[in-house]
Amino acid sequence: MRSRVKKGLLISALLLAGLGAAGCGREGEGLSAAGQGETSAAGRLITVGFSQLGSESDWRIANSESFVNTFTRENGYDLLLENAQQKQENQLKAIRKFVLQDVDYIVVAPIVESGWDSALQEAKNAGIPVILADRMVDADESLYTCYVGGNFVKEGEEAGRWLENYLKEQGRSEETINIVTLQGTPGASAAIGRTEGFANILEEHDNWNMLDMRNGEFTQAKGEEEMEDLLAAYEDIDVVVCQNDNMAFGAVDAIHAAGKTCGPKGDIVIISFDAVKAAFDYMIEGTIHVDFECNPLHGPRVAEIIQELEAGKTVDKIQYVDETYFDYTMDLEKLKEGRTY
Ligand code: GYE
Repeated sequence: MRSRVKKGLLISALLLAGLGAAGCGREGEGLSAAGQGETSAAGRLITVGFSQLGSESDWRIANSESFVNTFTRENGYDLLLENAQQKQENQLKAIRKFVLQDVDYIVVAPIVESGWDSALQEAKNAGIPVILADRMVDADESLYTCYVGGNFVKEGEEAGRWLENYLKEQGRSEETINIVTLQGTPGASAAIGRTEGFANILEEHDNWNMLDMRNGEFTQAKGEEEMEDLLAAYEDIDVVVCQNDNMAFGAVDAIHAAGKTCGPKGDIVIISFDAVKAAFDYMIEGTIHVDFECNPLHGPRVAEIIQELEAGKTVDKIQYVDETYFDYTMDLEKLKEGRTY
């Protein structure tokens, strides 16, 4: 099994461990020169409690690093980062801890959509704005200030449209097309939205069969395991929709181990989401067809929102990030060069 995520995980573990040890100083230390940091009106560091959901993928590592690199003391912030290790319970504890610590802002990347009401209500009662970054919650919108992240339904729909065009170009529009999906964490807005979006296009095609959908937990190992099972269960799979890159990497390994081929240089069509740098290598070698971008660099976006709130402005409630896609027909070497994650 190729595990390109490991190096990133290691860096991230070191980074997060170091950050934990750096502790919770608040009173303005670390601001080197006037004008360099963006402090609150009172001139002190702005304290931001960030509840990150875990470290399951390349995307997530890049997302955590974006926060760590943005919310520095030099930039005027004191970042309290709690990694929930894929457990909502830990995220709820983190939010409550941030409320007790009386942070200035709480940022949450919610692992699943439901179950947030009382923790968010506590933050609201304490007068602490909550910014949802990356994933959405299923809660009253008065309980959070805003959401910044991907439009997952749109990503899923675009993936469906891409498949429709691809099959047309291949002269396969009338063929029976057997599809399987490796889904992300059950209940996560990224998984729900991508599933719904793709289903919207699938509905328009009587000849597309969704044979099965499996939970690959957004990880490479689980993606590989579920793909192995799917290959054993179904003889004729035409398309695999992988709801993130790490599951796609696992699926490619499982397909090869089963003696089958995939990507534009093989048989099975592989559709993925995220478009992390490692995925460009798969597209270049010809084992993944297409990747729908989901940008993880939310640190600067959240900082901008915080600065607007500090200035007393109101911010847009839903802030979707502009996203594109990359496929095997493009100049992938060139597109890969500009990517930092
Ligand atoms: O696709 C996946 C990560 O919520 C958009 O979570 C995010 C998803 C992303 O683990 O790689």
